[in-house]
Amino acid sequence: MRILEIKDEKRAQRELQKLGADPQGVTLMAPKAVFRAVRLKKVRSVSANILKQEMLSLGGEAATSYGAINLSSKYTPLLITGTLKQFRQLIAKLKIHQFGLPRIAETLEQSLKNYDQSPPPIKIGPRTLRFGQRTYIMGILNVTPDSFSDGGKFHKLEDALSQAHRLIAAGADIIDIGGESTRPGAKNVPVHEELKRVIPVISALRKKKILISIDTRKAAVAEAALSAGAHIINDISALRHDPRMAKVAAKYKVPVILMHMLKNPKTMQKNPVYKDLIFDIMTYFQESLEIAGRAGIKENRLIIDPGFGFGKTVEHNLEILKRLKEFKVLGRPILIGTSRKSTIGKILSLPPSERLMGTAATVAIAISNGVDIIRVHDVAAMKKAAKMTDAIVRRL
Ligand code: 7PM
Repeated sequence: MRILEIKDEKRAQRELQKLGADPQGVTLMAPKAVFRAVRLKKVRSVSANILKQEMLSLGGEAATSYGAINLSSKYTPLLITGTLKQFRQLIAKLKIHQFGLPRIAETLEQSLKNYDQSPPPIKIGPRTLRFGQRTYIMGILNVTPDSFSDGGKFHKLEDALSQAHRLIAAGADIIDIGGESTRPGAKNVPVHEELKRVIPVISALRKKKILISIDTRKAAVAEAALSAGAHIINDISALRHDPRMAKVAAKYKVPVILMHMLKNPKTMQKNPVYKDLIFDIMTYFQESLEIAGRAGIKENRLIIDPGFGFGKTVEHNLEILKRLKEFKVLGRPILIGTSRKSTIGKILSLPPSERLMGTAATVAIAISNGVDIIRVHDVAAMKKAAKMTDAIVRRL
């Protein structure tokens, strides 16, 4: 005998076909071969109890807190477990209930769908990023005098451009240009200084086929960069640092990378604490998605990034990589930047210049766990790591 790992319905269908089940049987049995465990953060106890009864009657389960059973607490978290078939039946039943259950049904339905699908493509200028087909590579171009791994080598325009051309030649899909160091504890860079660093580089690269993202928290810098030819905003504050940022993104109709960070670059590494790491980050994303929506940014232009290293301990960063797939329920493309970061340095006891293999391991795991875009310094090396991992992971 063998034990199979059946992670989704497509895989289940193929296993059933291989064994010679009739086509109708395949359709009927595949949803019974896939198991899901769904966590809801906070549900009214009355609703939770009804949901539990319904799921029990379908042969599944829904665990609540003890206080929800005797209604001593008004709200409870929920862990619903069952097969896709049971979830589908549960959703159908909840839709005709009251007590907020139809809304829970909608969320369940959308989340389960998002988890099993690739996010919709994003059109950026002349290009379309089709997610799921392969991993896209964002090459880092620091134009700060104090960037930790390039030691400010690329401060001058010529150096920056030759580095950009190396990234392009190595196969980068996007070049991320940043003139504001976000090193923990770094000083704020004035707008005019940030502009002086990034605009000449963007102007020089705009004729190239490459996509350009502007790594900034400032609306004025983003707007100047977009006018100069940048295609994407990479905002490590997820539209929270500068209240005008969302408006600029809406005006230029560009994709925005929403990165999670605890507090700000000055304070983020001082004893970061989470109630529930993944839930806290997801709630943060949800709030930023709402800020974006209110400003008129189309939902399908938003990319999420858990912010590896931004207000996280080594343990937090490892947990994010291991559980990255959980962010898929939001239905947005996922980007991650682990390149040469201190978590790798701490585990391997190595300086930034020797973190290439450690970075490659994080890239492989991130791809295996559903990432769409990786942000890296070493494009040529990580392109190979990504291509190899894609060949293993992105197949039927
Ligand atoms: C000092 C400390 C210098 C940290 C540079 C860094 C990310 C990012 C950065 C990321 C997105 C680095 C970071 N990291 N943008 N910008 N995601 N979206 O190591 O993880 O490059 S700066």
